[in-house]
Amino acid sequence: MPGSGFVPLSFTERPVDEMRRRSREFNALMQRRRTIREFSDRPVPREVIEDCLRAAGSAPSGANQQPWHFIVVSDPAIKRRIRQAAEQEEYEFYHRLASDEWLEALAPLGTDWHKPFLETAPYLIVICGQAYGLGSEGRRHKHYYVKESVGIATGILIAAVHNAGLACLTHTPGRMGFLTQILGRPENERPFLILVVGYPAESAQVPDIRRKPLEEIATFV
Ligand code: IYR
Repeated sequence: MPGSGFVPLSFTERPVDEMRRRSREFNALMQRRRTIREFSDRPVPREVIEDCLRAAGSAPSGANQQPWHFIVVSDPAIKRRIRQAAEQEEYEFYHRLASDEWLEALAPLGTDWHKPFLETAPYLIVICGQAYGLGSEGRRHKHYYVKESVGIATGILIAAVHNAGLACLTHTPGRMGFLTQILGRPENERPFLILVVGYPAESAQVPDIRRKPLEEIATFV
């Protein structure tokens, strides 16, 4: 982690026209992102995932503690175990735990307990938050704003994956303790979500849903 000294800021000021163009183009890029649930098994270069993770690691975080860890799963045997455990959780969710209201809200997405993509997609990135830091001799130190920090890093990761030309799915099984166990992670890490990454299947379809317009999501005062 960087030291506590200060160095001059390296900042690139852009002419206003260029700012306008860049913000417009970035929005156009992001509007083309779609969450997908049908993945191809085509391989993806590992360096692409590495660079996307570097970008995610640039996120701001509480007290710059960078309280995240990304476990990149490509091993078919581990993916199979994750799928089996996740489908068990999801079966419970869809058959017993979810309220009618919740199931109704999910209906337009066409989801159910089957999660074949957990085996098909080349990469599962298990994103964990570190509830506290572990120093030498297991000394614990407090972490601040872990959920917020990990959420921001996840957003940057999703944007980076899309920008690279890949597709992804944020998958959140109801209970994710099985990930800690299967991946043998330390006690201070809490699984946050699984980002499924790869190419879409050629036959992939997405729900016909819309994004809220600016007037609905923002208020200028
Ligand atoms: N975790 C379940 C259910 C689910 C919940 C929400 I909220 C979603 O936006 C999508 C799915 C599943 O992955 O199917």
